[in-house]
Amino acid sequence: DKQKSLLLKASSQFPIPPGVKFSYGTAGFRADALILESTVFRAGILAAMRSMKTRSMIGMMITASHNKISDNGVKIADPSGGMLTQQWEPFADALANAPDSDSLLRLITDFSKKENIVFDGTFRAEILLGRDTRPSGESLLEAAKQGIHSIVGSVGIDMGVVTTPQLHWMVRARNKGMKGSELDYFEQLSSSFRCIMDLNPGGSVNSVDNKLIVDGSNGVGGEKIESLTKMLDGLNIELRNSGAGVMDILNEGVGADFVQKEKVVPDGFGSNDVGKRCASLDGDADRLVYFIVPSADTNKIDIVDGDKILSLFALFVKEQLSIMNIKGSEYNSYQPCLGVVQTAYANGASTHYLKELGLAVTLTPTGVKHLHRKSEDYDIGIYFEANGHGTILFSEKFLSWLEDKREELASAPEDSQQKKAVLRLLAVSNLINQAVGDALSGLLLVEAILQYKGWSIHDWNALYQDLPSRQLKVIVKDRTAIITTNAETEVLSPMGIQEAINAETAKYLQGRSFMRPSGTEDVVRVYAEASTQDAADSLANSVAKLVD
Ligand code: NG1
Ligand code: ZN
Repeated sequence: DKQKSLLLKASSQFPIPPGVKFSYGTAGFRADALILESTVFRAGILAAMRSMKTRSMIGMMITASHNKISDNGVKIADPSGGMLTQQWEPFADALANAPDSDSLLRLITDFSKKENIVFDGTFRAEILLGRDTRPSGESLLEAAKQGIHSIVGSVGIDMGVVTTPQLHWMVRARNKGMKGSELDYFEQLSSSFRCIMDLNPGGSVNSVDNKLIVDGSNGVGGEKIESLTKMLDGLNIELRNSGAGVMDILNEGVGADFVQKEKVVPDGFGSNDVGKRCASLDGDADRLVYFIVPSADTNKIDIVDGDKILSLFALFVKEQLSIMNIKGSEYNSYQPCLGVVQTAYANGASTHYLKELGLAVTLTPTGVKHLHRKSEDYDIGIYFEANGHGTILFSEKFLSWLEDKREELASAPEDSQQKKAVLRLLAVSNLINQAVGDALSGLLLVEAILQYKGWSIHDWNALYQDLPSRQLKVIVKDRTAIITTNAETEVLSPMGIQEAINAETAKYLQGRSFMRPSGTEDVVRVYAEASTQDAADSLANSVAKLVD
């Protein structure tokens, strides 16, 4: 029939490269851009089918985030704006690796039967498309469109060059029946930022230096932050590594991943920036870290990472809850539950700090989909990976409770602290991206909270002191031989390894160490922390020797 011939014809234009195996890992499909056309085409088919199944709009983002410029990738966003459901990942893998058009067609037919997807063209499947600034993005986007159009009745809507979180936000907004253009995104962020700033103790007058220097990683985030800055006052952003210069190469010697891993000054920064407040985005602007250049004599930086952003957010939210005095008799019927979610890579000092604050801290395996899902268990769930990906999730129940409070307090005096706390939390829920971690909205919230507290980046950094840590990669024949448990903090198999790790770790003051197979590279990662850098290095080295 029409659908079959359409699919066969289109897919014959996109043969798969020989000898490559694609896998929809923690970050979607990612590879050298030159071999990705068939994968992106097939991901377009998958997105259209997902839209038909969920009767909702689906997102498709073409990006390889912090990877080098010659790589690219594709990720699917589900109707909520979150990551594609894990249940469809095996189908995504099978589609990407089908050797020819006939086997592709068979896979699609079988899966659609199982999922009750009927190709009669009566449902208009809509896929929102976005890409980062990679030059390969344009032709890959074309391949995505071809894949979408090979399913009868499906349309792709091209949003152009956007950040990953912008695309996820747009999908979420549109599926909620709200306006979801880029301008709507900027308006929501800037108005909620202004709202928090206006509620600050000093009013909109800045109590601390409002100058922030942003490293745009030579990617899409730079351009977007400039558009956003035009709609803001109360914040003075100087953008570097915008990607506009001829020598500017995406993610090369710049950006959140580089800064957090290497802990050295990124390109475009130097001795003139000593002591200033600096921030780095990654290539698709879903990660954010801050840093300080401590002195002109070294290229080392003090990193203010995702754990510290999480700690700042948690401190702020907890403070607002206690201003609202929800433990008091008045609100006894409902006690909102605030929880924080980290991975084993979170610095031990941050976990200790958060627990001392009296917060529930949970660890999940690496990968934001795990953190995100766990955060949904709370009324307010805050999650961050140390590398700077994270956000705050608010439950519907909590938000409607807050709305009720707002109404109750409508006639309270302007300076009612309770009223201000309610308004602040409502503004935070509008500012902070509910779909995925977002460097732009995260940055605005950090800035608003620093102003609220009257803190410099040094005050913030002093919340706790990071334990020295070391991460190593070990190249192995088969990384899947290592099986972990307990949020990847313990090795189950091969037998004996965990006992050996324990024995090594016990030799060090404040020692902690684990190993796990990477989900994105063919390596085993080893992490260690201890009371001194030498000790952390030496612990990491001896644990790395246990691999194999
Ligand atoms: P793997 O390769 O599984 O360690 C890395 C990062 C994750 C996450 C994913 C997806 C570390 C230690 N791991 O995963 O946090 O960002 O890439 O991009 O940073
Ligand atoms: Zn990214």
